[in-house]
This record gives sequence, structure tokens and C-alpha cells, in this order.
Amino acid sequence: MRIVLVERRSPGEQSRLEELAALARTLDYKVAATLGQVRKPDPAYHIGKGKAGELADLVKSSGAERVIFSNQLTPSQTYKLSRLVGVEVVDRFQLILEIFAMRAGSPEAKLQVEYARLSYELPRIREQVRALMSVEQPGLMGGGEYEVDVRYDMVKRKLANLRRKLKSIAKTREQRRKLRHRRGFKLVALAGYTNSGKSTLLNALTAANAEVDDMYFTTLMPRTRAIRASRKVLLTDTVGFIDGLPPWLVEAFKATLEEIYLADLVVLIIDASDPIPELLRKFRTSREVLAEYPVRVVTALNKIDLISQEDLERKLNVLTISPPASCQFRLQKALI
Ligand SMILES: Nc1nc2c(ncn2[C@@H]2O[C@H](COP(=O)(O)OP(=O)(O)OP(=O)(O)O)[C@@H](O)[C@H]2O)c(=O)[nH]1
Ligand SMILES: [Mg+2]
Repeated sequence: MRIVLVERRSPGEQSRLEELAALARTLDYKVAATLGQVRKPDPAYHIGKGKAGELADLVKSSGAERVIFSNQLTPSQTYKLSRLVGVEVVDRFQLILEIFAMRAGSPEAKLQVEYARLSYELPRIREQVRALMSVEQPGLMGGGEYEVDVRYDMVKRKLANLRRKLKSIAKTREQRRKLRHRRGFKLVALAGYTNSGKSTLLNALTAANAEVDDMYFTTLMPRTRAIRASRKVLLTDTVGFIDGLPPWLVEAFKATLEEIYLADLVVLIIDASDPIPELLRKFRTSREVLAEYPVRVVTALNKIDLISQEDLERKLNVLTISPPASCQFRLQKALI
């Protein structure tokens, strides 16, 4: 499917178009064109009215079938934009949800994705009620409003039901962790941005046969394996981080993320082939996310074969962590 990517940025804000393109590629989309604008969000179209017109022309001339915004859109912006450009318009979160839905293999992953999808939908249904009330004549709005109300209640009930199931999954995971601790295992979790190489490292250190791919969110569910070098350490690979995860997505994946937060040690995998600003941003965001929990973190630079020695040293300086040899050493020491 051919798509157009759109990004609105505030002055001074870093572009995330490259990441959006990578997310789109994960769904096998072909980027036909991109459009950017620096301004504050417009209430109607998110981008300016003139730019929205330009987008409509671009969609036509490029033959795109979908438009993907890097920014979060309100339901009414999505609706107005779709009407204007004549094809479906979605935002980055909808795209992430679709990738999650595609990747969700296990029943547990499916539950988490369904919970995230409905949490995303709920406020949108609310807004539909408001839109209906403002557009329709009093007295005539009864039917539509009623339907949306019924849907709203249904989604709320489904969410409550899913929440119960997810709680029980979290409990099972907790019991399993306790059992492993009782058996004398130390639990080490691999954390880091998606595509940083967590599963590759898990495969290298254990006999796991985790799927590895140059795409985002290849891994959605945790996988725990014993480390070859030691009988007493279990390594867990889990879902990757991405910028600006909304709270509802984090809540949906709570049971999975707890494998990271409640481990004895986290090895934070950083993709050393990222340019310095991106590397720093990902490093800081990851540390911030992890700082909310009292878990020890060791940082490991990955993909160092893709960069020169000078580049590596520069990046290590920026991150103010030890040089590669001792980084490796720290990692080994931590694991054994
Ligand atoms: N050159 C190089 N490539 C690597 C290295 N480690 C991983 N890769 C590649 O990076 C890509 C992502 O690796 P994964 O192990 O799937 O990354 P991940 O962190 O598990 O990603 P998600 O599960 O999608 O969050 C794959 O194409 C790997 O082959 C490395 O040390 N060097
Ligand atoms: Mg993975």
C-alpha cells in the first residue's frame, strides 16, 4: 500500500519522520511522499488549512491510499482530514496498534493488544457523541446518540473484563518470578528501544531461538531462558521501548513490562549505530522509564561492528559509560 507521511513539529522540535517511516515499513507500506510543517497545532486539521489542501493534492498525485500522521490526532481532526484528502487518515498510535495486532501471536499478547485498542477507542466514542450532538438538530439526534452510547457502554464493559484477565496474567507471572527466585535464580531482563538487538543478544547468550528481524516490535512477549555460562541466571527478552508511549499502551503491557521492572538486573541495550542525538535521546528516555523502579541497570552498547572505533569512543564519552572492553566485562560480571 502506498502512503503519505505527515509530521507537524513545534519550532526546535526534532523530526521523527525516519522512525515513522520505519514503523510504516514494518507493515509493508511504501512511502510515496512525505509532508512536514513547523507550526503549533491547528484545531481543525492539526496542520494548517493551506497545508491540508497541499496534502490533498499530494495524495492525489502520488496515488496514496492512506495518510499517516506522526502526531496524535483528535477524532474530529482525523475525520475532517479524511474528508478533505479522500483517503483514510491515521496517527502514529493507530499505526503502532496495528503493528502490535500483527505481531501478537500468543493469547496473552492478543489480550494486551485488544486492551490497548479499546483504550484508544473509548475517548473517541465519547467525542463521537459530542460531534453528533453539535451537528444534529435537537429532537433528531436521539437515534445516533443512543447507538454511540450503547457502543460506549459495551467497550467499557469489555475493558473491565480484559482488565480482570490481564490482572490474573500479571499474577501468574509474579508467581513464576517468585518460584524462580526460590529456586535460586537471578533474573536479568534485556530492555531497550525496539530494534536495538535484544533478541539477538538473548540468542547469543542462551539457547533461545527468538525471532530476530530488522523491523519494529518483532518481540511482543517476554521470553526467558537460562544463560549458557551460568546455571543460576535467567535472561528475559521483552517488548521494546518507543518514544512517547501513551499511558494506556503502557497499562495494557503492564504484565509484560513488569518482567523488566521487577528483575534483579536490567541490561539496557543501546544501538550504537544511531546518530548521537538519537542515541542520547533513547538512552535518556530509557533511563527515565527505568528510574521509576528500584532496579539496577547496566548499559550495553550493541551493533558496535557498524561503527568506527573513533565513533564508538565519542559515543561512549557522550554516554559517560566505560569503554567497550570494560563494558563487556561489566556485562559478564553482572551476569555470572
Ligand atoms: N550489525 C549488527 N546488527 C545487529 C546486532 N545486533 C542485532 N542486529 C540486527 O538488528 C536487528 C534487530 O535485532 P533484534 O534482535 O530483532 O532487535 P530487538 O531489540 O529484539 O527488536 P524488537 O524485538 O523488534 O524490539 C536485526 O536485523 C539484527 O540482525 C549487532 O551487534 N550488529
Ligand atoms: Mg526482539
